[in-house]
Amino acid sequence: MKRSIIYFWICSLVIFHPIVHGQDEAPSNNLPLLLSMNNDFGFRLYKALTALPENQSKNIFFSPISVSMALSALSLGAGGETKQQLHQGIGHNSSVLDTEEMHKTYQSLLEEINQKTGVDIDVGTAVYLSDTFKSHPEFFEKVKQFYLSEGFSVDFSSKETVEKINAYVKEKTHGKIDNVVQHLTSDMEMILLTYIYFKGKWDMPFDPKMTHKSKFHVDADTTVQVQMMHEENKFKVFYDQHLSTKVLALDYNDSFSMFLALPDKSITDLEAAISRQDFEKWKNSVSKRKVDVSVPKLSLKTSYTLNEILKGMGMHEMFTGNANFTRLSAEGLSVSKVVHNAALDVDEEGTTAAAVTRIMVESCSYNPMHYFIFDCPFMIFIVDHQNSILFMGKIVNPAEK
Ligand SMILES: *[C@@H]1O[C@H](CO)[C@@H](O)[C@H](O)[C@H]1NC(C)=O
Ligand SMILES: *[C@@H]1O[C@H](CO)[C@@H](O)[C@H](O)[C@H]1NC(C)=O
Ligand SMILES: *[C@@H]1O[C@H](CO)[C@@H](O)[C@H](O)[C@H]1NC(C)=O
Ligand SMILES: CC(=O)N[C@H]1CO[C@H](CO)[C@@H](O)[C@@H]1O
Repeated sequence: MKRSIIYFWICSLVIFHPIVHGQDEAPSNNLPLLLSMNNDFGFRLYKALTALPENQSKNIFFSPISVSMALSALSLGAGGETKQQLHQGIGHNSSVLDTEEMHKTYQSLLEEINQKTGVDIDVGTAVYLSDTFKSHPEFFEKVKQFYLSEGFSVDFSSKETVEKINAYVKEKTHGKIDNVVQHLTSDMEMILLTYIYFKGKWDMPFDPKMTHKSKFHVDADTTVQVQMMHEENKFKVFYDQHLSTKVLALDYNDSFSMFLALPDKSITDLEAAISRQDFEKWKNSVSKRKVDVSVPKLSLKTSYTLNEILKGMGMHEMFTGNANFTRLSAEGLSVSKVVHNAALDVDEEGTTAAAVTRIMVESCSYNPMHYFIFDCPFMIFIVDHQNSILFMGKIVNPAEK
C-alpha cells in the first residue's frame, strides 16, 4: 500500500505591547485536569529538548500547549497503538479525563483564550489537505469543532501552495513567524498546523531611560553585551529554597504573567530538579517586595524538528509504516515531520535608550535578595490566569537571535 505523509507545523510566538483590560471566565471543571496534563507535558518536552547535546548551551523556547494541542488533534484521526501512543505521549489518561471530554475541554480552553480582550492572544489550528486525497469527513468535522480548525484543499505540487501556507502563518502570527515552509513534495497529503500568538503589556512597564548596555554571562568563559532593562520597585518575588532559585513574576495588564527563574548556581542543576509541582507552587508563593530588577531585552526565534524528540517520548509508531490513521483516511498514512516554530520579544516598550552605563556584578555568584539581576542563564514561563503554561524555555544567550 502507498504510504502518504502528514506534516505538522506548530507555530508559536509571543510579544509584549499595548492592550486593554478584559474579564476572566469561569473555568469548566475539567480545565484544571487539562492544564496539569499540559504543564506536565511541557516539562517533559523541555527536558527532552535540553537533553540534546546540540541544544545544551542554546536558548530554548516553545509553546507546550501548542504542541500538545496539535498531537491531541492528530489523535482524532489515529487508531490502535498509534492513538494510544499519542494519548500517553501527551499524558492523557482516560480514567482521569474521558477522551471525548479532553477534546471538548480543549475547545472550551481555545474559546476562552480567543475571547480574551485584555491581551492580544490568538490560538488555532489549520489543516491543509491535498485536493486528490480521500479522507473521512468526521475527522475534519471534529478538528474543526474541538480545535477551531480551518480547512483548506490545496495542490501540494504547486509553488503557490508554499506561499499560501506561509502567508497564512505570517498573518496568524502577526508577521512574527515567516517562511515556515520552504518546499513541499507531491507525496504529501496533509499538513496540520497549530499556532499561538500572544502580545501583552506589562502591568508595570520598564522605563526605557533606565535601559543600559550590560554584560550577560553565557557561561564561565563567555560574556555578551545585552540591553538590560532596569527598575527598582515593588515586584512579586520568591526565593525557592528547595531549588536555590530566585523567582520573579512580571504581570501583564490582565491575568497573564511571566515567571523568570534565576538559579544561584547552574541552570543545569535547576533543569534537572524542577518539576511542574515546583513551578505551580510559585504562583502562590510570590509576594510583593521592593527589589532591584534587571532583565535583558529579548528577541529570539526558535525552530525545532520534533520527530526524534516525540519518538523518545514514546510516540514512534505514527512515523512508521505501521502508523494507524484509519480514522483519518482509508489510505495508508504516516507522519513525516513535526515542526515547531516559536518567537519571543520582550522589551520595556517604545524607545531604546542607552543613557546610563552601569557596572553589573561580574559573575553568577549569589547576590542578596534585594537584587534580581538576570545576567546569567535563566528559565522563562508565560502563563495565563489559571497557571496554564503557554510558553516556556530558557535564556542562555540573549544576544543570540
Ligand atoms: C491597564 O488596564 C486598566 C484597566 O482597563 C487601565 O486603566 C490602565 O490604563 C491599563 N494600564 C496600562 C499600562 O495600559
Ligand atoms: C487501527 O485502528 C482501528 C480503530 O481503532 C482498529 O479497528 C484497527 O484494528 C487498527 N488497525 C491495526 C492494524 O492495528
Ligand atoms: C490512570 O489514572 C488512574 C487513576 O488515577 C491510575 O490508577 C492509573 O495508573 C493511570 N494510568 C496511567 C497509565 O498512568
Ligand atoms: C537551537 C538548536 O540547536 N535547536 C535544535 C535542538 O534540537 C532539535 C531537535 O533535534 C533541533 O531541531 C533544533 O534545531
